[in-house]
Amino acid sequence: MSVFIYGPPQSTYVRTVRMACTEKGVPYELKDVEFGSTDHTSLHPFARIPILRHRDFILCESSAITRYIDQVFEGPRLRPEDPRERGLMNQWISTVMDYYYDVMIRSLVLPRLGLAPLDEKKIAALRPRLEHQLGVADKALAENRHLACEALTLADLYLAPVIAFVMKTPEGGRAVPGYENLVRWMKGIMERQSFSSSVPPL
Ligand SMILES: N[C@@H](CCC(=O)N[C@@H](CS)C(=O)NCC(=O)O)C(=O)O
Repeated sequence: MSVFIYGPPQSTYVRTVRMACTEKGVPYELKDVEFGSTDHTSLHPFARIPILRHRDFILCESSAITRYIDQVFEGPRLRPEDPRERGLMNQWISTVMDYYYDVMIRSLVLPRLGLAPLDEKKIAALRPRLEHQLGVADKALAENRHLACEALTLADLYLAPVIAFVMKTPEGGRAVPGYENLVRWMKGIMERQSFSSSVPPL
């Protein structure tokens, strides 16, 4: 095995990296790290996950890791060549990391899963932002089969693990079915081996 991914399977960022490997046909081993340990900070100076080890090369930050995997390994391209499609892919990755993750994972999923303090008023107040974000993704998916273009790109591998978790919350379970393009896209993603082989234990 030449590829190791460090981090717990529950992390959406770890799942994105795992999905990228599977889409490329790259076997990997998932390894856990003790958060904040010297083993961890020797791999990632800011004690985050995921971390990639490919032979003697260590790489941190999912956006660097997924692009590296796409560039280094054979297999279907996960970054479009067309500059506009590439731009949209990068826009989506940034959007998911900076906006969707905050509303959907940090503010909704973690409290609902008991991994952060739960405040029902705060969860209820999230609704307009949650619906707005679902609507923006739905609109993009009305224009193309995938987020950035017809083909699957890294952008899809960032959003899908987030939506999969959101669908497990009462709020997401109620809201998501109202967005038909998002539902069609998610159904397609869920049929992929990269998704089914990376389902996190809850
Ligand atoms: N920008 C980083 C974000 C990674 C990140 O935030 N990972 C979370 C887990 S999903 C983490 O390491 N959290 C630990 C902490 O915040 O201390 C990336 O893309 O890899």
